[in-house]
Amino acid sequence: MPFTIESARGIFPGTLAADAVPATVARFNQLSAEDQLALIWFAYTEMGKTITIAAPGAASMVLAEGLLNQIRQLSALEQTQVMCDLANRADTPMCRTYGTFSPNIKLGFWYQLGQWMEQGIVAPIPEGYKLSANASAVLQTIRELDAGQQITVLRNAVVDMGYDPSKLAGYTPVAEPVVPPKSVAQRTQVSIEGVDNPTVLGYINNMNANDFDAVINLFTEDGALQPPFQRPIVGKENVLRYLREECQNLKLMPERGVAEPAEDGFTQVKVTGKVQTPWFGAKVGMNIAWRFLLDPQGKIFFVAIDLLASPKELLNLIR
Ligand code: ECH
Ligand code: GLY
Ligand code: GLY
Ligand code: GLY
Repeated sequence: MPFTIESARGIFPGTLAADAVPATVARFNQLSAEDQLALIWFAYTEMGKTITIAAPGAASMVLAEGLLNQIRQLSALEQTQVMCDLANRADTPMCRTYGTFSPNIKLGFWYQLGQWMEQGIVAPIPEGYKLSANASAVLQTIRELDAGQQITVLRNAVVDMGYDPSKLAGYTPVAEPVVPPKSVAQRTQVSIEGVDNPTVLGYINNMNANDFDAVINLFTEDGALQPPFQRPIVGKENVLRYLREECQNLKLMPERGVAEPAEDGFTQVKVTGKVQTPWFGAKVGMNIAWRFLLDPQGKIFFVAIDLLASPKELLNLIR
């Protein structure tokens, strides 16, 4: 039977993803808005003692500026209400605006609010705020995750806030401008122990160069990319939009892999290694697997990116 996206998702079934991340986010989402905000505040300030976060790019801050300035002008009580509305995904004009932001704009928005909370410009988490027992338990779970999993929980919590834009008819997404691809002189070439497949190497090297037009050329028309803990994004046009909006300035550092024939002349390739996000740079190396399924022409029919359960999984290349 020929491959479908659904069946492709099952290649290398022995890959152990960090299921603690969606499990923790689900528990987080059950908490009250007040608990959610305070919990993130505590988690973020504790993490900030060991890993520093990079300030968002100026371009993304310009896009969040309108909403930020509106909030800045509110009374402390109203500011707290807006933050609770965001956590509650309420249907308000501000929550709608937030809902149109790309993940990086949402993160930049909260980064700025966090600074203003520290400086007393925006209402802080009330002094002595006591988390509920459930919220304390979720915070404790987050403390015990590795750094890559911690920042993924934070990111997912922030991305889920605000009004769900899929409920808005024909909204205009707000995302950072696309940076030009790196010049030839600035490009790097990776090598992967056990894998010399040109499509896989081209994918990694072009991602690292922000050359998304070259990346998308490696996909089949109906090809798909599955980000960690998400449904596959299907079709060249959708994948390219995703790459431009969410994949700039990542650093992919594959280490090793296996390639082997699959059914119908397809090839399956699993690669493991680390990925850095521009938000944390070399401070946080996420343990990642790429599971590629290439068609007989060597085009990418499917690639899944998994956040791995533990560093031990970096060595798990069994099929
Ligand atoms: C404060 C209190 C009130 C509430 C809130 C607050 C602020 C919180 C802030 C949080 C900031 C969090 C950040 C998290 C960033 C996480 C980034 C991650 C990136 C992962 C990227 C990966 C990429 C993988 C991919 C690869 C591919 O090959 C294809 C594409 C792709 C404190 C005020 C809320 C400020 C900045 C986890 C894994 C490798 C799939 C993208
Ligand atoms: N076994 C990894 C996955 O299907 O997500
Ligand atoms: N400072 C990280 C970013 O804007 O993506
Ligand atoms: N998931 C892409 C990023 O935020 O870095």
